[in-house]
Amino acid sequence: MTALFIILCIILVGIVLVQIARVVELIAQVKGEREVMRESSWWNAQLSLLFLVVFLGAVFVSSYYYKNELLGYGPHAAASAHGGAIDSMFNVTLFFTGIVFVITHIALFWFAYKYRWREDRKASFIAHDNRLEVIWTAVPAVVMTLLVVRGLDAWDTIMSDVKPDEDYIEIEAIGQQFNWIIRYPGPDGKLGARDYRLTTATNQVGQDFRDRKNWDDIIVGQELYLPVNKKVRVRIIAKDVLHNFYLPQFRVKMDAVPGMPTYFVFTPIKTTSEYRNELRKYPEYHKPYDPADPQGPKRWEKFEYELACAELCGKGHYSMKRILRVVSQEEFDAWYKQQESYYMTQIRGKDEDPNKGKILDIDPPAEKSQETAPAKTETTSL
Ligand SMILES: [Cu+2]
Repeated sequence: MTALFIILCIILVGIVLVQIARVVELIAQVKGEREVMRESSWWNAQLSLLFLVVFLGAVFVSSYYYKNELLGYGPHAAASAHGGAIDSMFNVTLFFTGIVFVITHIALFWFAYKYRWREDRKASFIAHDNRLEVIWTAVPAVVMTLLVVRGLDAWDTIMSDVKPDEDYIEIEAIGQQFNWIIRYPGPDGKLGARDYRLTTATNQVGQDFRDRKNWDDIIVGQELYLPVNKKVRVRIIAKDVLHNFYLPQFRVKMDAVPGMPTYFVFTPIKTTSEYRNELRKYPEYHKPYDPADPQGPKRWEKFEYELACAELCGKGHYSMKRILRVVSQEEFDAWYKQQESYYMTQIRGKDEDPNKGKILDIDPPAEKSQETAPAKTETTSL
């Protein structure tokens, strides 16, 4: 029934259009072709001007309305040391392209108005104008050069790797369908060796447990922590398809490519609670976090930094979301101390353990009592 109704509507619209065309034809016969052309060209010219005003007005109003999202202001301010450089680059590019955008649109519709068809007017033909050619080549070339040079300079600074004597923490993010496996180096501060051929259901990262640097490595759960004002180097790896390590508030975004390790170095400069306090200034963050519970906590109180995958990697893509908490060094140390070594809790003493049956001496001494316990049972069982 609905289909029949739609078909009938389409046929009726068709008939109406044919009738309008015939009416226009008849008017043209009555008034004369010239008169019709004059009228329609006048209307088109007026509509061009109207469109120019409405369109540019809408562009300005919506840009102002979405300025925070567009330019990284207000509740979208960057929370990393390099974030400001990226935002300012976007803003400078937007400034120049914005000028070109406004000028070209005014020219486009103003010319359509000014040079509309008139009986007494003849088109003039310009084949070539050296001065114009020079202007419209040189101006974009200079602006583009400035933008590119500035961009390369910022890219060099942002992507420069850590120096060996620098104080930083290195973690590893391994993307897979569909979650991030986040590995911390443990008390020794060094991530252990990996080999994809060692990957099994329990050894999901392919850690080589003959390498003692792996013995204290930690694989964290749903929440990961980072200390504020400390450089972080993230090794980024993919196990299956393309993923993308994305921390929007930190302006960190890097592809995770199977077979090609990448990295990103950044310094968080605002803790989660500092960022929440900033959000408190904005009315939209005073709405209830859960619309079903209007009396419950507000949006700013429940804000968390998010680690997402920014590459559409499959149907479970959305579930790669993780929570990142940026905390003070003391809070970080307390959290870090509570985390347990993946090797000692999941692998040690099992069939998969290449050191099964051997007594290991694991540094630092804090780990030693935990370590010798399973090792002893191994020796007794032999
Ligand atoms: Cu993904």
